Amino acid sequence: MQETNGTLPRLELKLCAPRGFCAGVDRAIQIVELALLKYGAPVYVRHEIVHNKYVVESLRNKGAVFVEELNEVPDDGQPVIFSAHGVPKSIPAEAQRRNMFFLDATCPLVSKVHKEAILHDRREREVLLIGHAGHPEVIGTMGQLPEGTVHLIETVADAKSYQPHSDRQLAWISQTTLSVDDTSEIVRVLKERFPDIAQPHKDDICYATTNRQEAVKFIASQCDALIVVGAPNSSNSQRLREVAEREGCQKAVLLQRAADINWKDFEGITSLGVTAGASAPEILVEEIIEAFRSHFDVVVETIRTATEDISFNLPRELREGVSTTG
Ligand code: 2E4
Ligand code: SF4
Repeated sequence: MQETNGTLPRLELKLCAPRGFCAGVDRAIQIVELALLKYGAPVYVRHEIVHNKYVVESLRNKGAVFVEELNEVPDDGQPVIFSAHGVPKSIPAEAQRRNMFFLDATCPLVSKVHKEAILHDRREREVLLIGHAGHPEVIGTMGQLPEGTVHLIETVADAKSYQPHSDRQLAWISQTTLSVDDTSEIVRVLKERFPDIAQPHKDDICYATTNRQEAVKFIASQCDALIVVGAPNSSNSQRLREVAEREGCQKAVLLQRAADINWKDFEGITSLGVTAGASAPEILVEEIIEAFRSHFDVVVETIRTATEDISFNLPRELREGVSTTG
C-alpha cells in the first residue's frame, strides 16, 4: 500500500511497459562505452548516438566527441562510431578511403531495411521508402542505393499521387519508427493502386516502436494527460505523443527533463500516463515522477502490454574482453 498524503491532490500515474530503451539503443550506447574503455578517449561519434541530450552529455563526459560529418574527425587513429540511425553507403566508403577505424552502431533492425532496399534493387524493383524527409535514418536508407533510386513517400497524399519512374515492379520499405496506423493507411493506398507491390515479410516498423505505441494506445483514453519522455528530434518519441493525442488524451506532451514541466498543463488532473521513447533513459522517467510527487499524492501503477527479451550482438571488435582496469 502506498502512503497517502492528506494535503496533496491524488494522482493515478499509469506507467507504460514497455517504455524507454530498446535493444538497438542499448547496443549503440554500449558500443561507445566499450570503445572508450578499449581505445581510450577521444572516440568520435558521427551524429547523436541516439536522439537524447542526456545520453549524449553523459558520453561526452566520458570522452566521446560528437560530430555531424566525417570531415570534422582528425586522422588520429581513434575510432569513429556511426549512430544507431544508420548511414548512407558513402560514409563507410569515405572512412575507408581515409583509412579511418570505424565502428557501426546502426541498429540491426535498420540494417535489415538497408538490405531489403539493396535486394529489391538487385531484383530490379523500384523502391519506395515510407518515412520522414530529412530524418537521419531516411537519409541512411536512401543512401544505400544511388541517388534518385529510392523514392520517398511521406503521406497518404504522396501514396495517392505517386507516379512510377519505370516499368519495374514496385516494392515498399519503411523507416523503423513510424506511426503503425499512418503507415498501414499509406500501405493500403499503395496496395490498392499497385496490387503487385512487393513488401517486407513482416513490417519494417520495429518491435520496440510497435510495442511502445500499443502501450500508449492502451492507457491514453483513461488518462487526463500523458507525458512522453523524449527529445523533439526523436521520431519514435514524437509518434508516441501523437498516438496519445489521437486516442483522445486531452493533453499529450513530450518532455526531456523534469525542469521542462509546465505545471499549468497538469492543474486539476487526476490521472497521468507516462512513457518514454526508445532513446530516453529510465533515470529521466524517475526524475519526472519524483517531480510529480512534490505536487501530487502519486500512486504509480505499471501497465504492461508486452514483454521484450531482444538483445543484439556487439560488433566483433568489441566482443573480445575489454579491460576495465585501464
Ligand atoms: C535508430 C533507429 O529514429 P528516432 O528519431 O526515433 O531515433 P532515437 O534516437 O530517438 O531512437 C533510437 C533509434 C535509433 C530508433 N530507431
Ligand atoms: Fe532499433 Fe527499433 Fe530501437 Fe530503432 S527503435 S534502435 S529500430 S530496436
